[in-house]
Amino acid sequence: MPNPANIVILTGAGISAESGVATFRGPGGLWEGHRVEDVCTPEALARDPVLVHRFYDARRAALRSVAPNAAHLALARLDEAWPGELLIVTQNVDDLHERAGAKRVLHMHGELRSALCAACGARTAWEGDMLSTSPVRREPVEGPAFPSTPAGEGRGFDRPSPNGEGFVARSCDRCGVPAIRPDIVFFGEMPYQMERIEQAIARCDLFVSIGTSGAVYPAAGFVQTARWHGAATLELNLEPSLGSYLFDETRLGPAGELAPAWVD
Ligand code: BJW
Repeated sequence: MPNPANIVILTGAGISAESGVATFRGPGGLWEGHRVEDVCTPEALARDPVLVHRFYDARRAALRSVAPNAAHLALARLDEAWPGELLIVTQNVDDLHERAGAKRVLHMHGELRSALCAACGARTAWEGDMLSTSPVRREPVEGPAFPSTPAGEGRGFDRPSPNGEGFVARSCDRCGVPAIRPDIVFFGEMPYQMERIEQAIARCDLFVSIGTSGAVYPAAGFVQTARWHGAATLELNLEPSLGSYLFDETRLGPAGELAPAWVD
């Protein structure tokens, strides 16, 4: 392996588990009885925007009471010290990598602390609740619908919202259209910055996956791409993921122990 090697690190919900952020497919992975696959779709947002906004408002609020753990801190140290190319591709929508001090982070599934305008595609920082606490009952707005896009930026949701009795999306500061939604990549939508990710994987010498079940694509396929380009592959996870057999090496245990041991 060249020195310094180029490294891509894929992280998933498991890296934030020891910070108290629930994973999706383990115990406690349900939210009020809903599977993420049922809440996290453009169709769910169109059908029941209040439910989807409550889900993301609750998760955004919960961010305030969690802190980076030893795994986030270890990756931040590596990011700071590593002279070669390094990219932390996180599927997580929390900001724990950044709060640990990591700089080279890419959020492929969006961010809780960001809002997306489904009308004009503007992305803006967002701190509080997105669901208005005192929704104004308004007649459905006439005008263009914003069809859900199967892929691509400018993802949207259909208006008027069916469970939108009383629901009015917040207005976008840029275009003025009431079409603010969580800046989250829903199922069926294209993850962010795929080209940059693919380029980084094609150049990497080492691909490391930490705390992800390998259940969701395209992230689950990155290990195969990395192998195809000749990278060494390492998995750190509590239990074997669905794609464990694809890695050169799998180390099992909590990320808070395995990541510092790997980095230091
Ligand atoms: C620990 C630990 C500890 C616990 N230490 N480890 C059929 C086949 C193939 C693909 C598809 C298909 N049908 C549909 C698709 C595509 C679909 C998909 O993959 N569906 C699957 C359900 C099959 N994917 C999409 O739609 C994506 N877009 C897309 O494909 O666009 C088209 C396209 C793309 C590219 C090229 C060409 C076309 C979009 C996916 C969006 C995912 N969104 C979510 C929610 C948003 C974020 C949020 O709300 O928070 O992202 S779903 C959810 O799953 C979230 C996660 O990022 C993602 C992955 O979950 P993750 O991180 O792996 O968590 P868990 O809970 O599954 O696993 C945790 C792991 O940690 C476990 O293994 C534990 O053991 C471990 N662990 N504690 C270490 N202490």
